[in-house]
Amino acid sequence: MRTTTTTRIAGASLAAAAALALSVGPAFAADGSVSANLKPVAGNGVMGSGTAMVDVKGNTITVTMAATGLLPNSPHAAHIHFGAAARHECPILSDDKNGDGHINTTEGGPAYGDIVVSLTKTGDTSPKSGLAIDRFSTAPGGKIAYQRGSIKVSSDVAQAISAGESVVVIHGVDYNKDGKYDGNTKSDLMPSLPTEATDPALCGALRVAPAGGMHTGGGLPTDTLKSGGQNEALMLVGGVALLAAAGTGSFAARRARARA
Ligand SMILES: [Cu+2]
Repeated sequence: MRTTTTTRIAGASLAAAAALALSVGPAFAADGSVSANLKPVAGNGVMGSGTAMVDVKGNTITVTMAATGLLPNSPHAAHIHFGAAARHECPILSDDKNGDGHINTTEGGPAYGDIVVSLTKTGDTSPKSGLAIDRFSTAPGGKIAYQRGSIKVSSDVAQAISAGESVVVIHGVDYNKDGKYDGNTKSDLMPSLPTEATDPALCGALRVAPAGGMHTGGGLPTDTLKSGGQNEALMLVGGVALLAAAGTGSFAARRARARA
C-alpha cells in the first residue's frame, strides 16, 4: 500500500516538473497566464496604480485590468505592447530622448515595443484601433475596470505574451493638472491631439509570476483598488519599491533588529 502511494506521488511530481519545464520555456506552447502591476511611468507624474492579467489559450487572450489615479472622464487608450527587439520593460527616465522630462509613447518604444493589442471595449482590437479614442474607457472617477475575452492575436504575439515579454500601457496624462488634455505640445502619435492625450500614464510588464507574487510586499490586492483606497494602494506601491531597492535580505535583517 505504502509503496503504491509513494510511487503515485513520485509520478505526480514528475508530471508536475515536466509541466513546469514546458511552461517556462518560451519556445513551447503559448498557453499560460501572465500578470502585471501597473505603476506610474517615469517622468509623467501620474499618481496611480493598477493590475493587469492576461490568459492565453491558443491564439485567443482574455484581459482583465483594473487601474486608479487616472485623469477622470477622459479617454485612455490602453494597449499590450511588444517588440522582439524591445527590452520587454517599462520605460525609464533615460528613455526621454528629447530631454523634456516626460516619456512620450515613441520614447517608450525601445522599452515596450509597438502596439500589438488595443484594449478597446468594443469592436476591433488590432493595432489599427490604437487610437480609437471613442472605444476606450474614459476612467470615471479616475478608475478603469476592464475585462474582455475572445481577443484574437497572432501566434507570435500569443507566444510573446505567454513568455512574459509583453507590456501593458495605459495612456493619457494631465501634466498641468487642469483636468483635461491640452497644452501646446502635440502628440507624437497623432498631431491633432495634445501630447497629454497619448503619453503613457501607467505601465506594467506582463510576467509569468502572478501580480501578488512579489513575495516580500504581496503586490496590490484588488480589493484595495475596489474600495478606492488610493492612498493605501500608493503606500503599497511605495513599500514594494522600497523593498526592491533595499533587497530582501537587508530588509529582513532590519526587521529582525527592530523586533529585538
Ligand atoms: Cu500603448
